[in-house]
Amino acid sequence: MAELEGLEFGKSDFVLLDEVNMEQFMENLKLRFEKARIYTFIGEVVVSVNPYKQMDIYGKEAIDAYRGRELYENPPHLYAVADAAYKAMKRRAKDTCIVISGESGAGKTEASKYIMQYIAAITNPSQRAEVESVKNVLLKSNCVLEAFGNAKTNRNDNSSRFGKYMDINFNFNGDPTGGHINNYLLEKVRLLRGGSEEMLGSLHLQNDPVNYVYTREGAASTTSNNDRSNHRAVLSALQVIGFSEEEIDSIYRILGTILILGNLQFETDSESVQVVGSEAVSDIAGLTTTEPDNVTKSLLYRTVATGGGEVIEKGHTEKEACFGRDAFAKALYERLFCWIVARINAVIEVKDYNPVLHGKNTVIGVLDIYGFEIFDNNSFEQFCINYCNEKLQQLFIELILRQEQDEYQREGITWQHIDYFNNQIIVDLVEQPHKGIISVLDEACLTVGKVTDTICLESMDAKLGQHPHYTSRKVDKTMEFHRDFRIRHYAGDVTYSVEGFLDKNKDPLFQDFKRLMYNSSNPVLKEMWPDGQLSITEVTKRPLTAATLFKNSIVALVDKLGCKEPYYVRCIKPNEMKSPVLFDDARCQHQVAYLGLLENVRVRRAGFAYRQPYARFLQRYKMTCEYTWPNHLMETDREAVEAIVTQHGFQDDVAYGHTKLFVRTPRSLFTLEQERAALIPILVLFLQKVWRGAL
Ligand code: AD9
Ligand code: MG
Repeated sequence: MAELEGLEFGKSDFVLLDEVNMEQFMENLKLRFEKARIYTFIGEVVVSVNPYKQMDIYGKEAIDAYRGRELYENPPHLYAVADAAYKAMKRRAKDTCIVISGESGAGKTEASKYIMQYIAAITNPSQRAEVESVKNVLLKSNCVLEAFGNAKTNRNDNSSRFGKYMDINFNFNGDPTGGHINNYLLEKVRLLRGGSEEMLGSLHLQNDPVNYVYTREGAASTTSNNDRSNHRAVLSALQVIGFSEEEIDSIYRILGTILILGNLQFETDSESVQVVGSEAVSDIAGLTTTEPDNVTKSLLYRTVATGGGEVIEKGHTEKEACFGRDAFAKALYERLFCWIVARINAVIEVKDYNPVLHGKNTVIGVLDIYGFEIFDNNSFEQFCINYCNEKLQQLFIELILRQEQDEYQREGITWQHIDYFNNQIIVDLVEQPHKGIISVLDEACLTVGKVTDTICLESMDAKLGQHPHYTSRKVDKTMEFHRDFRIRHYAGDVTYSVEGFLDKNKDPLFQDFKRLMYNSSNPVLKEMWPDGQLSITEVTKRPLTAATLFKNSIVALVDKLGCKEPYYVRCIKPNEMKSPVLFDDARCQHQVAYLGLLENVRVRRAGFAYRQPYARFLQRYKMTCEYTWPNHLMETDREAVEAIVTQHGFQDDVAYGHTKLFVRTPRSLFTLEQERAALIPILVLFLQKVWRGAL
């Protein structure tokens, strides 16, 4: 119930819709977008539509308006959720989390930055130096992670190619004391192509990214004039965080190595494969402080252990050498990224915290993670991302329902069961041990001998063919049979092309590269490749696959979120053109559907759509009832609220909790709200007259 907004801006909470259906939902969403009202509540959830233009709603004035206020006192805003999460954490010593979801380009990362800025702005009023420095590092870490983890894609110029979860720790004063970052599934493929050239430009390499195969594609389509200043900002952020000169130098050297690898070519002469030219190899050796001979060897041969335990060197074919080179470049980038995250974590980790001395240490977690993805061609990456979204949806259902249930119990109100689609069945389809898709994939990856993607699909069919959310098919694509499978996700059907699944699930990097890096004389590089010390016979026979590693990290994430009080921001992308004026109905409707927003409204309304502490309800509506205006003479606020409810005739629509009034249908509240709106001008007139002494 936004005080500052009139009805011409649509309904500020979807719970207030006359009827919950797609049509009304979309109408309200569109109206609000057109009126530059980009945020709308569903109860405590904020729905956000990317405005694609700078909005004047994040300044100091706005921060002051939201600080310490209740959710419904101001128009819907990210700050309202941030403040609710912060209040719960500070007043009730609860760990909270803010989950931001939505598809690529919907505005998740921007939202997470505004939330962080808000938290930074409202904490540490006494400006204590050590807290300021923690805040500074937390904010600066964003800049560094974006420089390395974001890339231009055709859907978003600054797309995060990794999922990020950041915990911010607070002391009993409610001031930040540190934090921790978890990163999930860096999408290496697109990153290398997108390239963050502001980082790369300053290397002792050619300055134009067009000269490098890995950055060429991104460079041609990126017209940023800010590369220099961005680069300076990243460098300064690295320094503020505490990266040493040596570490920063190593980062550049690794980036340089990646670029040179991208340009490195192979040729086959008289049966044997060679690297074209000698310069690339010596450059790589120079940048990584390794021996040129060893570099050449790793590029052209792999060490394998035969069945009899014998160790032999096997020459690559040209195709294998190219594959190895690209896998090496991707792994270098991924390890660099993970190392940077670990390095930042070491700086922001809460040290010397003594709970006896400092009180309970509480946490606000902020999750900025890729939303559900449906492309024309969906591969392993989309499979992982969509599985992650199934898990988060599962948590959403459980937590939202659990939260409702807890509140009803606390307030002594009878709980009513709500029907909803439980997507556990899809989660099981993917992750169940021995039967699920991941398990079939892993089995295929670990089987000795040639298992193709198609054979793997056949064994998936055998195990899952009967599953109601799984189908597979054989398509005739340009005379070639092409196999794919389809999962009926909670958000819609997605067809995955099985091609490349197995390769992407395996660790594709030859041990020889790992050893090469481990043997570098550069300590930073060595630190990134501890597994390089293993000899080929020691390398574990059953390494964890990419899908299993991802599953484990998501299970851990869900556990982490599950024990916190959740707040949600659901982001919607209004159009594909990055336009501030275009509201593409079909695209938006699709997102509303798969974010499950209608269900969300239904769940919220099926119980009690609205609840408010008695005192607050009274303060807002006392003018609508003769027994309570200007002040009531009853013994308790609850009795006064009963008087208002009875006078308006909706006593059957409410329940009285210990401290709050619960209203089942929003219409009742809506009537009150309208009456109040009609009374305000009369009241203002009245007060003006009193003021002027006319009465
Ligand atoms: V991805 O999954 O990382 O590819 P996000 O993170 O959802 O995606 P992002 O926050 O990067 O999207 O937003 C994309 C672009 O939309 C930004 O670069 C801004 O230009 C624009 N945007 C998003 N939110 C806002 C906003 N609140 N105000 C102004 C915005 N512009
Ligand atoms: Mg992002």
